[in-house]
Amino acid sequence: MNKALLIVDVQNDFCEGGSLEVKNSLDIIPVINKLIDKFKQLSYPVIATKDWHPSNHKSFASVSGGRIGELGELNGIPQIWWPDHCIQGTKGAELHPDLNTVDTVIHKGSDPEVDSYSGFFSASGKPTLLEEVLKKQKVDTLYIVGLATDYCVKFTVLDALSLGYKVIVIKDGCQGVNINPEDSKLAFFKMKEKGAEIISSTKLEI
Ligand code: VGL
Ligand code: ZN
Repeated sequence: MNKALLIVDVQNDFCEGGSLEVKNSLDIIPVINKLIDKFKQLSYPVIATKDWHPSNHKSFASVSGGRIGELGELNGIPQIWWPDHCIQGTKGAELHPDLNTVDTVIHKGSDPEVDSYSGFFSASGKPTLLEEVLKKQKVDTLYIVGLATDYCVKFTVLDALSLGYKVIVIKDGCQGVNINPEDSKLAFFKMKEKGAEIISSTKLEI
């Protein structure tokens, strides 16, 4: 069996200067780049997810008429309204230019009717290509980093655990949105409670 590095949504719109910027997000890039180099050296797959919304995505406050950061409902599912972000084909949707090259990119969030924080499934349960890619490469252990700790990283980790993967979250390779100041702390707590190992990159042994 095999290990893989999974990098969640390190896209321009989530980095400093982006439309949904995560504070201190650029700090994680050198940490992730070291991991990319290490995994590649060992011939382990390096996979990145991309939030990949059409411009009429209904999680956008501008489309649904909600207020940014407030909780509403989208097709019967609780939904936070976001600024327009990661629109397909735009600069904001590209992986950050300082990020080293990855092997595979998985797109999510393309259906305008439903959000998809997790790299595995949309909020309505429709799978992305991620599990198929991991199965093909016989991956059973995922090392997960990226943006944002309290949304896409958290939901990706929880789905990975439900699917039976061993999950190690590298905490200095993650950064959170923190609409509420404790959100990232709570997210790490929840991921750990569900079975993820949370480590610092300096403690990584692969
Ligand atoms: C994300 C909010 C909306 C994320 C994506 O990547 O964490 N957050 N879409
Ligand atoms: Zn999004």
